[in-house]
Amino acid sequence: METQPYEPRFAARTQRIQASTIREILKLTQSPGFISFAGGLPAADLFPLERIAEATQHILRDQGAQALQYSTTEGYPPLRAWVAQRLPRTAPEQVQIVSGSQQGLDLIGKVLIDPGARVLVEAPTYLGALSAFNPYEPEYVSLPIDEEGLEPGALEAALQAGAARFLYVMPTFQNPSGRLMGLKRRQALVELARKYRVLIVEDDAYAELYFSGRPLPTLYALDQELGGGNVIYLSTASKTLAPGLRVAWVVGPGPVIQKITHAKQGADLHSPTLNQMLVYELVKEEAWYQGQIQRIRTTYQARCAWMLEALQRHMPKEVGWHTPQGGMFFWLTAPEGLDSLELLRRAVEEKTAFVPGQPFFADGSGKNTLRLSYSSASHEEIEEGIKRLGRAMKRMLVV
Ligand code: N5F
Repeated sequence: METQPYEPRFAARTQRIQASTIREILKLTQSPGFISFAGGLPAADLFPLERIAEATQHILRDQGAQALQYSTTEGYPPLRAWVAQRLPRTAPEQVQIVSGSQQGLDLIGKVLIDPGARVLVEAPTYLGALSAFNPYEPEYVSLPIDEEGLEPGALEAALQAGAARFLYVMPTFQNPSGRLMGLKRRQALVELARKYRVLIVEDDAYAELYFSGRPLPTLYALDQELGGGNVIYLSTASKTLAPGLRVAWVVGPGPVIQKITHAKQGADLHSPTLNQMLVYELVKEEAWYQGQIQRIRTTYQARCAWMLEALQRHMPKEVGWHTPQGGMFFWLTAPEGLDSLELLRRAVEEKTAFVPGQPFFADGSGKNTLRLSYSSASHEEIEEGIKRLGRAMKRMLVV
């Protein structure tokens, strides 16, 4: 059969739509014996299966028609109220439930980015956010990070150089670098947002996953203390309950949320009602929910420590890394000149995988970096997988 020339029929914006590196690697890693540190997959052994089964039965029995009918775009009211009540001075009307924070990022792009508009991102930043924003054709400005994440001086310089639609930032256990921003920087960022009248999009997917210590206030909370209106806040049930539910939330100034709601009407009408009701059933039992989060923290902390040991044992001395205090990722920096895409090819031969760092950089840098996720692997898998990666790495460094 003759193949049709479809390429000329695609919209120009599709030139900026590419397959997600993470999703492509996930396809490779399904074979037996493969040990993958690629996807930031929450630990499936911690999904609260029984609770979810019970709650599903209960919802279908008592509110089945409501759970399976079309519902409002804004989201299930009790869940919106639960989100609002956990944030300072926030009304339920400021909460939009979305189908994963990934959808939240897409909708934010849709309502805030014009072609050529400047969008400030960390270097590196979450590659899924770049995928979400790309079709809206922003001009990215990449801001460097250090041990404590985004540096406010770099942000101010970028803001002085020109207006921007928003800054996209992950202050807590940044994906991919694992960095945790301190309180002073958080305050500085919020003050800069006010001074330069720029919106901050705060992606707080990993907020609950700290190993010890007290959580730091979010940028959203700090901005609320000063009167609010400058931060659009995203968080998700993916990392504490289960990502397959696709339930997350966007919170922000009323007019922005209203635009997002209208954009969502064109995207999927509303997020699955049954899943929203399920999430609410689970989180409303505060003691149980805290216990669930604590189990995740303890498990990830152990897995992180095993990965640290394995890295110390098996990585060549030229390789550096950041040891996270929470979240799911180690971020590795190899010597300049080592191409982590080529390393991935060799690692796959050794039946292990990671995500190469370059797709996390809007400016195409970071070739010698890579991300490892420890959330889903056992002690043995971490030890064996890092040993394989170390072998692949040493082979590359010798040549
Ligand atoms: O709320 P949800 O499940 O849509 O999570 C999307 C998301 C939003 N923001 C940040 C900072 C995230 O890290 C994520 C999820 N990222 C994972 C990762 O590996 O970086 C999941 C991707 C898994 C996949 O593509 O299958």
